[in-house]
Amino acid sequence: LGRRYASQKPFYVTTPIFYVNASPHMGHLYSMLLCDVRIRWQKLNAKNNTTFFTTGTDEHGLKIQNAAEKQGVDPKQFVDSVSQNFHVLSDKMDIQYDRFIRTTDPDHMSAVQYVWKVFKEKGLIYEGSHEGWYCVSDETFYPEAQLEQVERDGKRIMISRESKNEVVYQKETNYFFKLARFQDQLIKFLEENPDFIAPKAKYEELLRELKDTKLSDLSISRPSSRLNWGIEVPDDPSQKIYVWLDALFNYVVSSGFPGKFPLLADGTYEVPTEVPWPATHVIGKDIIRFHCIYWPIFLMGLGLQLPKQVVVHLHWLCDGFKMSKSLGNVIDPILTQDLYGQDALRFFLTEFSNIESDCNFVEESFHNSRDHIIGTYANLITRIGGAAFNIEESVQWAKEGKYVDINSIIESHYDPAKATQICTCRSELTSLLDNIYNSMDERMVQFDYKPAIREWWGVLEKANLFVQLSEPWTFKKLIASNPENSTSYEILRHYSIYLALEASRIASILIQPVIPELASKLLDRLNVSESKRSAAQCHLGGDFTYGAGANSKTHKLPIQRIVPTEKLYVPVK
Ligand code: ME8
Repeated sequence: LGRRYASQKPFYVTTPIFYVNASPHMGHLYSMLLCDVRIRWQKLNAKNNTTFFTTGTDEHGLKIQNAAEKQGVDPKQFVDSVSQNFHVLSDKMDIQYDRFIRTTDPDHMSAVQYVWKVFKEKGLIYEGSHEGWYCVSDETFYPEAQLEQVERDGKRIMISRESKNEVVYQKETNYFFKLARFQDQLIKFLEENPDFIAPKAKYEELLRELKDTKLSDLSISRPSSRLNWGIEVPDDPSQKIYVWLDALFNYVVSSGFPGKFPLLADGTYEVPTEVPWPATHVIGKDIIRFHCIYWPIFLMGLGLQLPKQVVVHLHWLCDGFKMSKSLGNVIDPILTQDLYGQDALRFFLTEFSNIESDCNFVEESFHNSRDHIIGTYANLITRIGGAAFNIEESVQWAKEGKYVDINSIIESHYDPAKATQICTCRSELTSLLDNIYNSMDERMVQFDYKPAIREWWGVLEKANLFVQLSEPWTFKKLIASNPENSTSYEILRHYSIYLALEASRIASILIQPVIPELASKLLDRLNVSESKRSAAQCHLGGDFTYGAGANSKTHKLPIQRIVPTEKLYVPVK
């Protein structure tokens, strides 16, 4: 019985919640997209369990307080307006999240205060004083060894070696969390769960660091005199809760913590099967420490199950440079979408996504990727969907078994060399079509989209080659001049279209998670019914019901070539 229930656990994926001190950039979209594609891939297979997907905004902290002050507006008014930009981006890009959580949401704020009280009761919080180098941009203290002195705008300042952001020396009284006492428990957990962090290199790096360096306790509050814009420490209005403690808990608040997690007699929390937890967290490389050290330790302290996995992606560069406002090479995802549409941008970021190394946004590659979709994918469908052919009949003939002797028909009509070429291409294509779902699935479930898309292109390239070799457009004339062979010519003609149709149908189903808008238009074009667009139909002959009336539809491509007139960014000299 336990097993049966366990299989109903929702598959839960999260993006980081984004700081609202500035507008959304390509990196934010990338995190959202990695999750959206993964969730849609999961949904493609009806056998899979239910899914849950969250994103949102991280709205407290000094960084936000300073940004609001700079604009001379009230922080709440400021965060309301910037958070809205993230909604705009996710709507325009068709990101299908289940909850958009904001750290200013009332359920989030009260859950964070609840967590504080539990930590306090469990003796995990103590008062202390703290001095050290604080980085407002990164909302974290850095040890001296990780800093360097540089000259900026004529002033000598200290910066973090890693993020290059300025740090300032601070001395204050605040509360600490007993992080250090969990170090061995965390190491043990990581050793027992080698897949907890992906990719492997990041896992090994973190484990090595944990074994080599002693953890210090973590300062988890800031004086209200300095940080006003934050959640108040229960029973001590002179302090505000540290923004990372606040933010990380969004992941369980979205699942309904604490209300939906029964508290057990031993002080731990039960996670009912239907509750979406544990999650797979998708994060950028700069926030590993928070998600792979602080977060699991907070959960251990609380007595709540740890996350399932943390998937770390690397960063997008622009023409090989880090995107930065001062270099002027930041690409605005909203503007890019407005100019070229969601499909082109979604496809490009997924096709060139590489979670193991930094990805590079080059404007020319973006345009080439868009042209490739039009020329190789969309074009195949409009070509075989033309008035000269009859999709419905080609599909029906497959259902009636008219293609069973296709190899001998091919051999009797072409010269031996050509016949071998066509038969080989045919057998390669049919085997690709039967295996493509499984081989893409292996990669997709690991967020490894690039090789999956390469395999997907393999199907389309083979289908285009098959059409080119078998030349279905030549048969009409042949039939007129050779009436004695008309039946086998008809079969060949229909078969050639049928195989290309099957490739287009299966490829379109499989690419829905990446380019939902274009894929659904092309499936509509083939008249594939809404209920037959899932993994179950992803094999040759997986659907015999499509095609009716498809040839009479418009031949205009649902995606148009666009000659770029505007540059998306200023190239760095
Ligand atoms: O870190 N390419 O928020 P954030 C790819 N609020 N990803 C990038 C990127 C780039 N060029 N630049 C940034 C925060 N990112 C916290 C998270 S979660 C409890 C709190 C990624 O708005 C970055 O790595 O600064 C991070 O994963 C995400 O964008 C949000 O960054």
